[in-house]
Amino acid sequence: MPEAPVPAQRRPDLITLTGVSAYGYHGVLASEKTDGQEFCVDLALEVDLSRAAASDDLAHTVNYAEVAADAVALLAGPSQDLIETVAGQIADATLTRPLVEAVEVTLHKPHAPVGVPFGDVTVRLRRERDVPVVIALGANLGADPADAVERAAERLSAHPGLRELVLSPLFETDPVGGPEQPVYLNAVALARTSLAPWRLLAALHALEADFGRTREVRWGARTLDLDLIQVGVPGTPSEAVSHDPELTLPHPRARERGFVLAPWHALDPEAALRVGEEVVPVVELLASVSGQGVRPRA
Ligand code: A4P
Ligand code: MG
Repeated sequence: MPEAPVPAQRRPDLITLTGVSAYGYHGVLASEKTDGQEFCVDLALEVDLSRAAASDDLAHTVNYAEVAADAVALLAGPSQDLIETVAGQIADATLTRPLVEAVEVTLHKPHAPVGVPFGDVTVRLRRERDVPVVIALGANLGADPADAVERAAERLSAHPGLRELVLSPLFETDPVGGPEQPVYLNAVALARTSLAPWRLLAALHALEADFGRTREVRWGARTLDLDLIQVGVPGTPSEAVSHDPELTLPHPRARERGFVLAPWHALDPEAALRVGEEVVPVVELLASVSGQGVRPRA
């Protein structure tokens, strides 16, 4: 039997920025720390450019002028002994931009004290985005909604952009909003991801579709609902905050939904969620939403 063709690996979209330079004071020798020298950096940012290419909207991509300004601030900033350290700092700063999934940094030190004639010395490192994510799962249609939630969690766990996924206990919950409909089975999954929030949402929508999800009535019954609750650690640079109605982060209704808060708290008693300008423990939010009909699955 002929072998199935191996699908070509998707090459990531890239934004490259080369030759960003600044005068800095990095090096092991005392003279390097006092006299300084020129440093230069090349950056390759892995960013899904499909939305920006279709919309022509700067908000849908990474502003390379801001990335360059961050790099210059670190090149010209506090002295480090090693260019490896500076390259790592530039990578970390670049990855705080939620659309950047990976970055390669090449840092040049063409006037390094090498002691022999030479052209250039560089260090090159690549870092991937790696942030925690909270996903809510719910189902109240189909032959076995609890099974759908568990199978969906398995599929998420197998997704190449998600690691270390853990699923909360399942909760049986009375419907909130929408028309009259059956009780829900809800759970929350915690994982780490290398994906930008938009690509994660697209992956969730694709999985919902695989489970036969249709969208006729808002808050209506569904075979599977997957919501992105929070991306990154709230109150730190890794946190993704978005006011876009197509992807609002953190999820705007999570704070008032027992069907999200109870499983989340059961899985992570230390969990916290941004509410406006504050980061509030989930246990406190949960206390304020009692009486919604949320019980551990029998
Ligand atoms: N969207 C914006 N931000 C996000 C986000 N952070 N995560 C957009 C996911 N989607 C987000 O979602 C509607 C639109 O929200 C999408 O186009 C997406 O781009 P949807 O899944 O098509 O529709 P939905 O789920 O009916 O709407 P919504 O507003 O997400 O509903 P909620 O607030 O999640 O409530 N009762 C119980 N007991 N258990 C439940 O699970 N779920 C809902 C849905 C209502 N009542 C429930 C339950
Ligand atoms: Mg939804």
